[in-house]
Amino acid sequence: MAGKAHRLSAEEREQLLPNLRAVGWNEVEGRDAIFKEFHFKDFNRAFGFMTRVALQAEKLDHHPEWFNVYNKVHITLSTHECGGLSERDINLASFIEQVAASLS
Ligand code: H2B
Repeated sequence: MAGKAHRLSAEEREQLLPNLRAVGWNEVEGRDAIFKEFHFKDFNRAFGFMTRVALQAEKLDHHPEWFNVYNKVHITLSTHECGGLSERDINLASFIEQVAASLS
C-alpha cells in the first residue's frame, strides 16, 4: 500500500468513527483498535464473507485479526505499522460492511 500509515488524529476520529459506530463497530478497551461481531445464517455464509474479505485484504495488504466459529465472525482492525487505528482500518471496515450487507 502506498505511503506510511499514520494514527488517526482526534479530528479524524471525530469525523470517521461515528459512521462505523452507527453500524456496530466499537473501540477496543486498552488498545487502539475497532471491533465488530458478525452473525450469519450458517457457516457457508460466514465463510463466503471471510473469503471475500480475505481477497480484498490481500489486495490492500491490510489484514484483519479475526475469529470464526460456525456462523459467527469476530473482527478486530488495527494497523501494526503505526501501532493503532489508521485510515486503512476505516477503509477495510467500510469494505467489510458492503460485503456483509450483500450477504444478509
Ligand atoms: N495488516 C494490518 N492490519 N496492519 C499492518 O500494519 C499490516 C497488515 N501490514 N498487513 C502489512 C500486512 C505488512 O506487514 C506487510 C509487510 O506489508
